[in-house]
Amino acid sequence: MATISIIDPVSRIEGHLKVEIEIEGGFISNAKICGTLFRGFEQLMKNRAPDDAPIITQRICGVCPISHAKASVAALEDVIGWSPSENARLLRNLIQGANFLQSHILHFYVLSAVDFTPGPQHAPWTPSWDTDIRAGLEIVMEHFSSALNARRQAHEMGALFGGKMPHAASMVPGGVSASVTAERINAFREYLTALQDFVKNTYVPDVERIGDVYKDYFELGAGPGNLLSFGVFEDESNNKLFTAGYMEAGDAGPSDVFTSNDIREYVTHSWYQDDEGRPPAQGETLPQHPKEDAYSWIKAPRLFTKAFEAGPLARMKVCGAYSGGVSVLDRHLARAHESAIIADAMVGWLNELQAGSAFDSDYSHGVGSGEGLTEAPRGALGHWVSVGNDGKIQNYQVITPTCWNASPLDNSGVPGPLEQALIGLPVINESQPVEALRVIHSFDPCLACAVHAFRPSGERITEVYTGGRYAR
Ligand code: NFE
Repeated sequence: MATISIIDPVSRIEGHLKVEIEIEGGFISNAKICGTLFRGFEQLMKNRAPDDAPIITQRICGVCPISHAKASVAALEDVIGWSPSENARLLRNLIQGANFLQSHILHFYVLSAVDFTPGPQHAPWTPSWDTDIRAGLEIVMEHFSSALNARRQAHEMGALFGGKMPHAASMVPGGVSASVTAERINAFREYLTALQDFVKNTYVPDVERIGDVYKDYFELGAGPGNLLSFGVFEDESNNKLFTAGYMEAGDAGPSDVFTSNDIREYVTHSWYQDDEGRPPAQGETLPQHPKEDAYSWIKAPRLFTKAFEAGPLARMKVCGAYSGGVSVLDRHLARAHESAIIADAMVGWLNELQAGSAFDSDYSHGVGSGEGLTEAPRGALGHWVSVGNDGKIQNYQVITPTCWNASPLDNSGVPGPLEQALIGLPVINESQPVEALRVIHSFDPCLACAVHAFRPSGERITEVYTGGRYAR
């Protein structure tokens, strides 16, 4: 007989996530991922001035706001076919790079490492689960406070040109409104040097240490094996450090032949109206709760009707910088190695940056549609906008990485990548399914991003499990 285990809320993630797993004979036989909060930023955007878009959409999330700003300004600039100046391109890369670094360091040390090592034996790390915690990794938690310091440095570094962090004030359509001075470039360089050192000499070795002790996790939590990247960090020819492309499980190499028209968002099992899969530019976000067979506020985006994993591993595999497989530990390792690549590339962008302005006052908004595709720390991120003749936003759609990863069943009944990664997973102790947490955390889910407005009445919209079995 199957035991049903509900982890609600899943802790050490951003946002509100409930995971329901069925365990049969020591293995997970079914998994349902539920985004438990309706937000609806898309409706907030309607009838607003285009300039509001990067400011408001950054509030989707405090962990990856820079990528929302980047996608938003790119979508608005795309309406008129605008390309940013060299200095604006470099500054956007540098601010976004700083954001990736803080996010990855946060994810590993604060959100994930205690899945594998005993945390300090006091609050907030206790009480904790003790199933399958292996010895020999104490050094990883010894780096916890230096990791917090490194993350702070990454935020301070980004704020030098972002104006403030986490929600940068300077990422605007037409460029970056920061003034670039030699003093700021030097201060940025000092932070970057310290972060390069932390990433290469502490973060990467710590992930490798976990890989040595938990080798079996290179075989667990694969999911569909389909990987998608929208590409990010443009050079002067608009080539990207992490290229855009996708790979299906078993493909020898990536393909870059896709457009956002090949994407459909299904809501068959999500609490939204509309039963046909729409491409994002024509997407709608009309809540319907309750709804039969629905169990999540996350929609189910699919590329070529298939479920795709997004994230650092997808980016690194699609651009050929990572040759390992698809698993829990491959996700952590790819994220760490990617951090080193980004930090090194940032040195180059900083060297090219010129003191002066990065904003072009010739920029003005157009009328029509645009899309902004980039990568957030957690993977492929798209914003789609249409601006009407009255100069206001008519429609706005966002698909975040966690929508790809934590999506529910689609219209064909195919589970989302994280659901697929959980199904088949062995579980030693049903009352402490730590294996499931390790798989979930390896995707670094962010539910705030995935469910993009809050329900102002504060009324309860889902049943919350109150049986006392919370994940630590
Ligand atoms: Ni809220 Fe985000 C990233 C975006 S995840 S953290 O990275 O977009 O869906």
